[in-house]
Amino acid sequence: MERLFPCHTVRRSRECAPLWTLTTPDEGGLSRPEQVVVPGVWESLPSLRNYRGRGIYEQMISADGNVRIRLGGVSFRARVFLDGTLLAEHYGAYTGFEALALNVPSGEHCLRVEADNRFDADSALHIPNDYYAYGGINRPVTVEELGRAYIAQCHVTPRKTPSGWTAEVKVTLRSLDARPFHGSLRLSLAGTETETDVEIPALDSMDCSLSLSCGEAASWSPDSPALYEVKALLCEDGKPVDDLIDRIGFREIRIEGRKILLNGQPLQLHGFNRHEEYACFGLSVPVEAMAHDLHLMRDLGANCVRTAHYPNDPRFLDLCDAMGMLVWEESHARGLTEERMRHPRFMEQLRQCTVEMVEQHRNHPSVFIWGCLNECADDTEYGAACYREILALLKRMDPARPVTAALLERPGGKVYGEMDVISVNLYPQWYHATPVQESLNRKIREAEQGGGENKPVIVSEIGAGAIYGFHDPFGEAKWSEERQCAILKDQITAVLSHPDVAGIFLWQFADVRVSEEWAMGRPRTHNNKGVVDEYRRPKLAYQTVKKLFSDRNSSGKIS
Ligand code: ADA
Repeated sequence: MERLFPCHTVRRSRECAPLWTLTTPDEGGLSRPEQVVVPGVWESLPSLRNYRGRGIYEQMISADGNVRIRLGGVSFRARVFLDGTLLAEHYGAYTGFEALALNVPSGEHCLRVEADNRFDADSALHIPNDYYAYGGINRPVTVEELGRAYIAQCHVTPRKTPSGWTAEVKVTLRSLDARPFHGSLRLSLAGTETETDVEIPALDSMDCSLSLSCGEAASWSPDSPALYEVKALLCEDGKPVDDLIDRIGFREIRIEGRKILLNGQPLQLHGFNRHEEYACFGLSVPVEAMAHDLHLMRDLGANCVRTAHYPNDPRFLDLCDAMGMLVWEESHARGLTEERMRHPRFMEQLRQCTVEMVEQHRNHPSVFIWGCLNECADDTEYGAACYREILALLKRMDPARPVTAALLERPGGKVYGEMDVISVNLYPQWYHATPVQESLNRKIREAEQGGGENKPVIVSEIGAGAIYGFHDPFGEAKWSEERQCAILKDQITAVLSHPDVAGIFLWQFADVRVSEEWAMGRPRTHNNKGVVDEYRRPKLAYQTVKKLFSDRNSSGKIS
């Protein structure tokens, strides 16, 4: 299931059967085709644990007419074929895309998806990094049979007015036919309904902007995550021909001085950075494991999660919406130097990921802030110009959410003025010995002098490593669970008692596999800074974090 609720009652839409045939044409691959389950990454197969190459997935599907194949995520380069005809190509593992085939004759057809996880000269975002670039179809694949026209998108922006909530809705309609489509669009949300006539130009698309007064609809908040179905229905001659259903929440995010306000109430954020990864399943986390992660985070006292360093599976966001977990979602890019940012395809690939993220995820009420460009070159003129462009793009696409970027602790930042929230990644006591408050104060001072005065401050990463099961009763050895506990205790206490800080995201929730190229600085070829390991076994720090996150007083601070 691509979402955690039905998205259509009219459109003919079904998920592809889970079994696909996988062949691997490159060196180090399978000796014969294998039956594999999709979604899944090929690293789940013991013989492909380290395979870097192409994987060809095939299955027969029955299809008829205008066929739209929607792929939630393919890692990390994809080509989609129907009966040998190339329909679509896509770069980037973490956002969905579609392949369209018109007038397909009724019957059985061969769907082939080529995934490729080779690092090469064309890839600017997927590079050897402090997390693993998996291969495969990592999210669900859906086949839809469409009529002459369909609803491509329905974006809802909730607004608080003196008379209660209103929803500003933009619906994008698309025609697949050589004749214009005349019909009507009906929209319903929270007990209200509106209808308008539409004329979609032939083989083109159009946007309809509508406004709905939802008056007394309940607000969405972490304590009371009320969700409503928004239903868009396209009719021809009064008869339904297509529909699209999503879930939204009524809430408003505003910035006021150093505060981030949700429905007028200041947020005190305390949560985790989480990579979308689970031990043997890699990037393709089963939905049950996503839910388990969120239950663990909640047990730890967290109220927020950062999707470091890329957009997440919409089902994870559905769970966050339903459980009231606040989300910082960011587009893909981690730790890129100016040289890497000057890669000829960098901006194009980053823009595409950013646009797809906002288009696909903007209805999720849990997403309270957009981020981008984790720890890239914000200290150089060229790098700062890239930040400015992407921050402005996020703002232009979605003026209703604040924007930020997790910056390195090092001085010289040039984009404080462009961010609504100042975010910094700090590793005092792990990578250096400067006391936590001093590191933090230095960065806050620099931000204030560089255009970021009186803005909210978030510690977007802080943490220390421990190898699960390695104990040092003296609590001194690096990588011991005791040492991680002691460092986290100091870091969290210092950050949460700082008067100017609006939030903390620990690095990180769970240990993750890293690229081979990073192995020498990362025991077990893992980033071991999780409070649980990759199998979600709690380290000693689990109880420490839980206590500190639960000990906050009503203002969110540690008393
Ligand atoms: C950075 C980075 C993370 C991770 C972390 C670490 O801040 O954003 O991806 O690499 O450091 O563990 O050092």
